[in-house]
Formats: sequence, C-alpha cells, structure tokens
Amino acid sequence: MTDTFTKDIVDGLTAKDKHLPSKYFYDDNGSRIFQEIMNMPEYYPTNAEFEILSMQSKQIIEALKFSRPFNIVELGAGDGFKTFKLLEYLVNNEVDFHYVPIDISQEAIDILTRRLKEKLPALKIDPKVGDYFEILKDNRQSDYPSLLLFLGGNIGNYLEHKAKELLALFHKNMKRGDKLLIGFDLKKNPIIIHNAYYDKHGITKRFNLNLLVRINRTLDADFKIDDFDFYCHYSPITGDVKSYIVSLRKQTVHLKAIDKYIHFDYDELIWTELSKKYALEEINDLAEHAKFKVEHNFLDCKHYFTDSLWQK
Ligand code: AVJ
Repeated sequence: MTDTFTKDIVDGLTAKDKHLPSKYFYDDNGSRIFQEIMNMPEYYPTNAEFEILSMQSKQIIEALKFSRPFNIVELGAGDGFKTFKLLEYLVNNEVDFHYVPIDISQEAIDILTRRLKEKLPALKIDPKVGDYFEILKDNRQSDYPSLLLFLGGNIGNYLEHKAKELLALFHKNMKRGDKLLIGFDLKKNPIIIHNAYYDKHGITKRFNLNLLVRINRTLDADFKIDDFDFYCHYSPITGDVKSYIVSLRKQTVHLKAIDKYIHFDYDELIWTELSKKYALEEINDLAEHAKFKVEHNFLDCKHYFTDSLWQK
C-alpha cells in the first residue's frame, strides 16, 4: 500500500465505523457534480457568499486598512467565481495589489488564470499550484501585507480539533497585521439546511456515490453503485450535517488492485462528510483559540453565511 489515497481508503473501509474522507469527492467528475450542487437553488451557501463578496467589496477592502501594494492569497481558489467580484472592484478602482490564487489542481488554476487575464487584463496575477503551506511560507517572505482568503465554508468539513489545527497553521504562516477572510456557513432554520444537502434532485447523492466510482476506477474495485444509497442528517443542536453512504445489501466488495475484500452488512453506513454550521459565538471562540482577533463579520442579507475578517 503505497500512496496516501489507497491508505486513507483502506483505513476508512476497514474501520469499525466505516468512513471515507470528503476531500476525495473532488476528482474531475466530482468537481463537475459539485458545480451542479452550487447551481441548485436549494444550495444557498454559494449565493449567500456571492452576495457578500459582490455587495460588500468596498467595505471589506476598507476594513483591511492595508498600505499599498498588498497581496490577496486565495487558498483553494477553484474556479474563482465568487472572488471575481472582489477582484473586479479592486481593478476598477486602480488599487495596487497582487492576486495569488493557490489550488492543488493545475487544471483549475489554468482555467482561472485564462479567464481572469481575459476579463481583467489589468490584474496582476501570480497563480500557484501545490500545497497551501509550502506556498504560504514563501509568501511570508513578502514585505507587503497579505489578505488570506479561505472561502466557501470549507472549514465546515473539519472536525473541531482539525479546524483548530488548520487555523493554527494559517496563523503560524502569517505576518503580524496580515488578515484572514474565512467563510462560515451559519446555523439557521433546519429545513433550509436539510434541503440544501438532502436535495430532491439526487445531485448530492450522486456526489457521494461518485466516491465509490472513483474507488472502482483507482483501485480496480467492484462496487455496484446501485447497491448503495445516500442519507444525510442535520442536527440543529450541534450544527453538524453528516452524510453517509448506505449499503442496501449484505455484500462484499473486492479492491483488486491491492487484493483486499471489504464486507458490508445490510444497512451498514460509510460516513463521508461533515458540513458543520456555526453560531457567531462559536466563530469567535475558534478565532480566539487560534490567537486571531475578529474584526468584522460580513453577512448576507438573510444571515445564512458569514465571511469573517480576522487579524493576526
Ligand atoms: C464545499 C465543503 C463547502 O460542505 O457544503 C456540498 C461540500 N457537500 N454539498 C459543503 C458539499 C454536499 C460543501 N463545501
């Protein structure tokens, strides 16, 4: 068992309570299904954050109180759709800054760079492909102040201790005075959250089951996709959305590439994802724990989502 993907999959599927890491949703096909999710009317986080970044660009930039020039470093830039409005505002106002989008996908970075060069020719863009932290360390050598963007509510996928670890790493790799703009999905009417994740179109189901398709392809496995279903559940007290794949039969799957058999009981679950929803007080606690100061919460008009501005 050589690579981390194989190790993570086997560890998860042989655990007493089976689980798979949600980060493996995003192969090329999974990324396309995630685009479909973002286009569903029920999936409110995308619209909410888009509203914040397009309607409050001016307020966000003013709140930075940065000297010029400065850097905007985006972790997991993806297709950069939401960030576009912020960048457009800055370019239109002739603000002197560099945009440094970082993503692990070369393809995503290529598409983003091409689109931005076309739509905002005056933008100074310095795209990077690779591991967040290696690149953050380089950025620390820059004399200019930096705004770090961690958008989309990705922090919600981390268990509390992992979220704290990640924020501590951000903190360690920032200079004093640097800022972090980080997206959190907020607790709200449970039905709205339920409908965003347990969608009636079955797109989120397809998104989850695609993980089995990926394992079939990568590890030459024989998951019969129709013998598995999807279930997800929001707990309004903890704020946790937990997603599962459900085995509809007692069955055995063969991972041929590593000659390993995985047994599933009737109705056995594989936990695939946590999408935690936060209260503003919890966000404060997380920031303080990581030694950040919360400067402002930029909320959408329905108060579904916040882009929280923190200072080191
Ligand atoms: C991209 C991690 C923010 O948790 O809401 C969407 C992924 N999962 N529907 C989220 C997702 C199911 C999404 N994040």
